[in-house]
Amino acid sequence: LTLSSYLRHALERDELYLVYQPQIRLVTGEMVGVEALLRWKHPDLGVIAPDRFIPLAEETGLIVPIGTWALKEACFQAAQWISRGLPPMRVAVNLSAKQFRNPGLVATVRTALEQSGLPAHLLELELTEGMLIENIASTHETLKALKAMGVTLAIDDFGTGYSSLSYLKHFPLDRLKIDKSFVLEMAEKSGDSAAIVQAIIALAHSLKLTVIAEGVERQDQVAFLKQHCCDEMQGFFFSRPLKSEALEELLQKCM
Ligand code: G
Ligand code: G
Ligand code: MN
Ligand code: NA
Repeated sequence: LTLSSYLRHALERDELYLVYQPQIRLVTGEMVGVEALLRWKHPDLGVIAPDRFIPLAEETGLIVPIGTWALKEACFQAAQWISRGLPPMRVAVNLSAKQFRNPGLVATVRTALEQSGLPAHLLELELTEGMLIENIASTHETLKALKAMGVTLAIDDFGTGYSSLSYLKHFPLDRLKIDKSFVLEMAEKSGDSAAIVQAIIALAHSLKLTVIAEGVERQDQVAFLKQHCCDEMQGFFFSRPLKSEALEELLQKCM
């Protein structure tokens, strides 16, 4: 049997789950959001990394039902934390290109919000640069419809794409996520990555976008990001992605 035939049954067999990685506001140190990340635990194969199964899900089209499940699950989880009296957290969900191009996307997002009761401003959708430049006109329509609902929009892996920067001005975006490759290399001798991180922060702020650094693992990176007025950070330095129960415990400590 192939991995894709296993993946076909993963949803119905309840083998998929989400883990949540905290996002921290740099000036206050408070947790302001989480990124929801998919995991697949197969009974025989064990935990299969998303790097292996997301591309497969894309190829087979399974990403659409799987992505819909992830979106709903994240919204229900975030709404449940609120109903338990925990501080409201923004929850960010990754969208893949096929999901973004799916004509049902806007309705899927609306349904997830309505059924879960999660306030729209607490849902963030993460897109990548490549997705945005594919068909500018329809992209604009989709982004406008999502924004009209009240969700926020972030560009993931920013700096690794090959798009022109002009789209940043025209699309209704809220946040740039600096790709972790730049953040990880920031302290290295060449200094190129540090310059890129600084430039992305300045670019974001000049366009009135907020900016979050991914892949923050060390104190020196935190110091650099603070010094250059980065708004938020995410990475192993603060926390690995956590199962919902562990994240809830962390939230309780934050109160
Ligand atoms: O922890 P990490 O290994 O989770 O993620 C690896 C890759 O998988 C990242 O590029 C991430 O964006 C992607 N990914 C994680 N969860 C999802 C998801 O729910 N949907 C999509 N489309 N991609 C995801
Ligand atoms: O592509 P996307 O940004 O959605 O993927 C996030 C990925 O980054 C996940 O695989 C997540 O596990 C990983 N990640 C999160 N924090 C860190 C970190 O501090 N260092 C590294 N190397 N990876 C991280
Ligand atoms: Mn992401
Ligand atoms: Na990323």
